[in-house]
This record gives sequence, C-alpha cells and structure tokens, in this order.
Amino acid sequence: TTAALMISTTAAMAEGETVGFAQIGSESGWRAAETALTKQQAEERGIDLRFSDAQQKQENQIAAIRSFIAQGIDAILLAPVVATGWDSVLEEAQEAEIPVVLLDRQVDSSDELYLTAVGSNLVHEGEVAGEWLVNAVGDQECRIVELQGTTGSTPAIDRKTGFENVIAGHDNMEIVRSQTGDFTRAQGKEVMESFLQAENGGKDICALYAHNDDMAVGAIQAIREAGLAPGKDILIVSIDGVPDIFKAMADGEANATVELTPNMAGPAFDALEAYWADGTAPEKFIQTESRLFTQDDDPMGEYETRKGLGY
Ligand code: GYE
Repeated sequence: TTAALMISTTAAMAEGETVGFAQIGSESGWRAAETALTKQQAEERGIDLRFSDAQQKQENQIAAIRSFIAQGIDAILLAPVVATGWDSVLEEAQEAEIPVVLLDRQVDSSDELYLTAVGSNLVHEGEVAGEWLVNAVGDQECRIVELQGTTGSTPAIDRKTGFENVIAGHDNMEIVRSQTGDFTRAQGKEVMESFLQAENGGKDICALYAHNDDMAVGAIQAIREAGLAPGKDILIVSIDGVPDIFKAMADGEANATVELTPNMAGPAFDALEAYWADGTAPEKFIQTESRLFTQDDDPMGEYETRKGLGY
C-alpha cells in the first residue's frame, strides 16, 4: 500500500544518518532511562548515534555540539541543562544547516534556532502535583518543604511555578523551606536532613514536594532515619514515575508521582525522519503526556512494567 511504501521510504531516509546527542549526564533514574531509550530507538531505526555525557556542565554540552558540527553530522539532540546561554552555539548549528531537536528541557533562545522541542508541559506537572496535595490535606494546616531541581533549568523553574499557582489559593498551605537538590538522590537526602533539623526534627513538616522522584527517594531515607514515617507523618509528592518511587508507593512511603515518559527520542526521530524525507517542518513543541499515579494505582504493577522498559 501507499502508506506502507511511505513508511519504508521514511525509514530508509533515516538509515545511515548520524545524530549527535548532547546529553546532560546521569543525575537521575529518569535521565538514565532516557539515554537507554535513545540508544535503543536509534538502533531500531538504523541511525548512527554519537553520545556525549556532559556531567551536568553546560560548557561540556557546548563543546560536544561544536564537535558534532565539526564532524558534519545530520542532526543534533540537545537536552539543555539550563535555559540560558545557548544562542551562539545554536546559531553555529544553524549556519552549518544541522537541525537541532531539544529534549525534555527548554531554552530561552528564539525558537527559530531549533527544529522542534519534545517534552512535557512542565508547569502543568507542578500543578498536578499541587492539586494532589490540596486534595490530600483538605482544610488542615500544611507546612510544605520543597526540593527544587537544578538551578536555572526549566523543569526547576516551571515545576515550582505550577505548584505555587495551585497552592496560592489555599491559605492553609505554605512552602516553608525550598532549596535545590540538583535532581539527585544524594542531594535530596542531604537537603532533606537539613529541613528536618530546622523543622523540629520534621514534626513541623506536613508534606514534601520534590521536583523529581530521585530527590524524593533520597528524602524518604532521611525521614526514616529521623524516626518518622515517610508517606504518613510527611506526605510525599514528586514527578517522573521511576521504578523506585512506585516501589516506595507500594510500601506506603511515597504518596503520588506525575509520570514523565523517558521516550523523548521516539517523537524526536519521527520528526527528523519526516524532515529528512521531504523537508517537513514539525510543530515547534511536541508535547508528551503527564499522568498522576497514587498508591491506589497498582504501584507494584507499575514498578514491574517500568523495570521492563529500559529503566
Ligand atoms: O524530571 C529529572 C531529570 O529534564 C524533565 O531532568 C527533565 C528532568 C527530570 O534529571 O529527573
């Protein structure tokens, strides 16, 4: 059929194309899954993927992009660690006529400097997390502590904004402490320890909002070590949907998470294949879904499913 023919033509267009991936690092379980799925997607499509791990440093990502440009590759995937400072290198890629696709985080630059961006609505994720907590606490006084993601990254900025938007209308709810844990488990634990200490051993904390699951998992350990029951004495809501948070939910130690798909590369390669085939320009933003999961949503089943997904 014509459709089948078109599909095979498009696939043939991707065969042998070379794509550079300027990845942030491996700060979280979600990030590691995104990397694994990108490699898997590239292999399935016959794309030659050149992978660079920037160890969380923007300067390393910029150097990787410059090296991709020098190699004359066919496209660049960029997961930008922070929002600002990309204009020059994106202009260099554009001058070299290499399309750039942003993955999971956004940049402050003009959208004319990249082909498209694949990601979730990060403000909405914060709102979903906030709404869950609003419903969970009702009229009860709730002093909230917040673990922010990497400073200057769009998920940290937008997830904070979304959550604050929702709790703003509720006088019984207040963020009493907020600090970055850089999206890592280790820093999530460390910062939570300082929150607990500052808040009467944790007795004055009603809930934790963490910008990702990994920080929540670190914090859960800190709460346990402080002699409190995570998920009960302190409610826990976070974002990503990694296997370990489902495990924690199954154990009653975490309460809710907003899922983010780690398969950003699938839609990114689809857009590139159409672009390579006949110059089709995708929409500037390809949005992935966000879904709330709680202890009532078969967390053990979700854990098992995710374990089989590349996590
Ligand atoms: O939620 C977090 C990761 O950029 C949206 O980065 C992504 C975030 C993700 O390290 O776990």
